[in-house]
Amino acid sequence: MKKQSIFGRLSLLFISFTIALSSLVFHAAPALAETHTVLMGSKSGQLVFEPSTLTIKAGDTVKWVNNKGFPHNVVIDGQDALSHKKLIQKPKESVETTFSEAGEYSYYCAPHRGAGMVGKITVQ
Ligand SMILES: [Cu+2]
Repeated sequence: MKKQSIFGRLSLLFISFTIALSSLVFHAAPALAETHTVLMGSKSGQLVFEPSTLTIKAGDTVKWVNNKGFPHNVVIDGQDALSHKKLIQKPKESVETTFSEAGEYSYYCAPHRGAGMVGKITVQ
């Protein structure tokens, strides 16, 4: 009986220690990067990005999903490496860009720029 009780106390101590340690690890972990979805072509079929403006944090990813009125593409002003100039043809096909630097990024869809298919991403 006594042995069991010592063992019980030891395991309780071990559990407390594990919980303390894991909460320490949890708090030390940086905020997780998020992925934000933007539809290319609104649900009602308009030639717009939805949402057309977005505020994200540095390190976050924007995922553009082909919705309606395609083909579309994503050309970010002055940012060739972050752009997706190839036309996206298939329904639900998507492209992604991770924004690691803060700033304002204006972008447009080349075939629909004249129709006002433009967007802006603010990276904080
Ligand atoms: Cu378009």
